Amino acid sequence: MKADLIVGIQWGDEGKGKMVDMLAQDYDIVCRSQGGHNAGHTIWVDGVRYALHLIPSGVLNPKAINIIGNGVVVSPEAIIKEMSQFNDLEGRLFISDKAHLNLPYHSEIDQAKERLKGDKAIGTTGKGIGPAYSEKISRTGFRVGELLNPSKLAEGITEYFEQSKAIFEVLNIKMPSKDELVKLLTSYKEKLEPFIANTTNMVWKALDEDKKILLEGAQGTLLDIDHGTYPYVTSSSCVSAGACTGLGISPKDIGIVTGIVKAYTTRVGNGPFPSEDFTEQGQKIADIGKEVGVTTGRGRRCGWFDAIAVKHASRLNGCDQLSLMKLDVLDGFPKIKICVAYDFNGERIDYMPSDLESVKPIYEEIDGWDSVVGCRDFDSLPDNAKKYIEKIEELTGVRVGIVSTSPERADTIIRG
Ligand code: 2SA
Ligand code: MG
Repeated sequence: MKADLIVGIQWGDEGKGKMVDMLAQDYDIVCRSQGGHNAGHTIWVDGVRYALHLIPSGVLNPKAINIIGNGVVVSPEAIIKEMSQFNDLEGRLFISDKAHLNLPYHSEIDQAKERLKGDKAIGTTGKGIGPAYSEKISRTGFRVGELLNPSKLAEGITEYFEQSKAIFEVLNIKMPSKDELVKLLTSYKEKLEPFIANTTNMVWKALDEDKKILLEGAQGTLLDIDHGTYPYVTSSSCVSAGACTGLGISPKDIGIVTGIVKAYTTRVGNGPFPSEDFTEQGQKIADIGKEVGVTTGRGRRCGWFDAIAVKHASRLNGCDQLSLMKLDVLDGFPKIKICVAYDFNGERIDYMPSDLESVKPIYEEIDGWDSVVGCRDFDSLPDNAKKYIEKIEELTGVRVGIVSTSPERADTIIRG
């Protein structure tokens, strides 16, 4: 059996949470492979809102096993807090011993560096993601498995503090003493030990036993460290290929790839966003779509569907289908814009150049519709909504196999 994959196609917040939660009802295992508690998935079940950051969205299916892979950076503090919402996690949540630790000093470094950058700040979530991944790559990081021996780990961290003293002083960050560290790390160990595992072997076993596995992406393709709008990106591999390294599976293990796209576009944080709408139309989308960051509470920038960006991202990920989310947010707009090409220094192009700062969107407009709320099959959609979906398929070359027509799990069109 192959593992199916859900990947964000824009700048995150496409509605992956709803899709993963819905699909998780049919899967035995749900895995996260990158990112950390910068992620925020909102899931509505029976009118109740759940906000998840590190725990895979399969947690709301009591039968599903949830795996946090080696490619994730894990904040013990954040995950312990998140775990406290549930009381039945033992045996159905596992954290890779190879995942890197995101410790309190990482978020202090993150926030201090952002302050120093001033108006060139990335607009990070301040959760220590960049520093935790930097240290992994520069081979000065610490891993979840090391929590099992708190005094040895405290020694390693103290040595690292000693070596990096100058940097910590410049950034005005206070380093805890070794004793304080032992205490802190011991408290992490007490809570997390039953969940630490060799998750690579678990996933292999599950694949061999024909278990149904779902891989849940966090953030989105345009925030990918290699393929996103660098340097305004996150520090992990958000594309489908990242799921292989982030879990220890091969490309041959990947099954159906579903790209999650919002019916419009949002971005939180700084960086280029060609189809951003600065008028009251953009504000209207933000208000109706409740476009506020789940992790930081920051307002999201809003704009129109960018078919060039989606085509590009779909190719990068090898999408078999798109899942079009929050279509209901566009209800009642008399006209809906769709970015069909870019003006790149006076030339009309239909691809994404590396320098996205220099493009201007070229739009087509389609007529709006009254309401799609609660539609559960394609035929019941208003004609103009169908036309919008077909236009997206034509421009991106990818089939829209799923359409979401309200936040509720059941209000979803599966076209089969
Ligand atoms: P970081 O903290 O180093 O990963 O930030 C780098 C950039 O990545 C963006 N980023 C995100 N964009 C959208 N959604 C994310 N998750 C939260 C959410 C964000 C929030 O679900 O809304 O609550 O603000 C997420 N995480 C990281 C970030 O904005 C930077 O542009
Ligand atoms: Mg989110």
